[in-house]
Amino acid sequence: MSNRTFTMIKPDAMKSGHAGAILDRIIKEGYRIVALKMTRLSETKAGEFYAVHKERPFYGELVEFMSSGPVIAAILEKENAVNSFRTLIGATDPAKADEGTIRKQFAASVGENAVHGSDSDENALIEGDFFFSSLERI
Ligand code: DAT
Ligand code: MG
Repeated sequence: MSNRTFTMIKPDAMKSGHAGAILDRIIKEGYRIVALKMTRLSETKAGEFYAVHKERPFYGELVEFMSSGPVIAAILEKENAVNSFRTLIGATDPAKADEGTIRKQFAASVGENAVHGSDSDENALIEGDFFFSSLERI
């Protein structure tokens, strides 16, 4: 089991001014920030990042949303990072997310749900490499 995961603070949370509160929560939950940057995805890059969902009916909306404004991308370190972070962010649909989760607190809808969290160790590596070079990991 790897101790790293990858996250993004999505454009909705950036726009609503919740990026600071979300980072604060992540740090207070004991994650070490290995890498962090603010950037903006082009439609092409957003489409590449979510290529696994290409055939889903929401893919177009998802790509449009994820390229609609800046995001903060980060690699996080903690024991059992992928699973613990998925628990911290909560269900994809904030209406189904547990109390105390980041999505419950900050997400408005299933499409615009405030944060991303990798779903496996393998994808955490792929997603971290998508945004960060080795020199950008501390
Ligand atoms: P998660 O982000 O919890 O890993 P996912 O990988 O199934 O969820 O989907 C990726 C993103 O796609 C999700 O964060 C928001 C969007 N999405 C998923 N299901 C959706 C739906 N039914 N309608 C609209 N957007 C959806
Ligand atoms: Mg996913």
